Amino acid sequence: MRERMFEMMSDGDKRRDDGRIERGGDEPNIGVVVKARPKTRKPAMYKVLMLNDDYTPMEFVVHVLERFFQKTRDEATRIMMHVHRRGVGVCGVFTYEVAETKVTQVMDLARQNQHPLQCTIEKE
Ligand code: TYC
Repeated sequence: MRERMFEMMSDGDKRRDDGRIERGGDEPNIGVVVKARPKTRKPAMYKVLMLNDDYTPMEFVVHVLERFFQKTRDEATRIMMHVHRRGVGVCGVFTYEVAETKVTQVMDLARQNQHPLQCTIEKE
């Protein structure tokens, strides 16, 4: 997007040949003050994916989805069964740092409980 700047001219001011404004007279430069609107970007979003394996108990996966992804028992069960049948499923979508934190939390708890559960991040 292009940026443009508008400079206000008042009585007594002169436009020079090079385009610049020469301030003159004793007129104050009165105008409407427009608040600057700095450009913002929506943050990139990342999916946290859960992978199926043959050993992690279903109940543990449901617990993880409730604890770290704020899912209800029904939602958690549905996601867990989706992963169990299809191999992979989305736990949630977050900014990079939050997604990273979720993956770390899931993997740490899985390791502590000696389950091979795997979780990864994918850019949306
Ligand atoms: N497939 C596992 C079982 O039969 C259950 C499971 C579901 C494991 C989802 C991981 O992400 C997973 N016990």
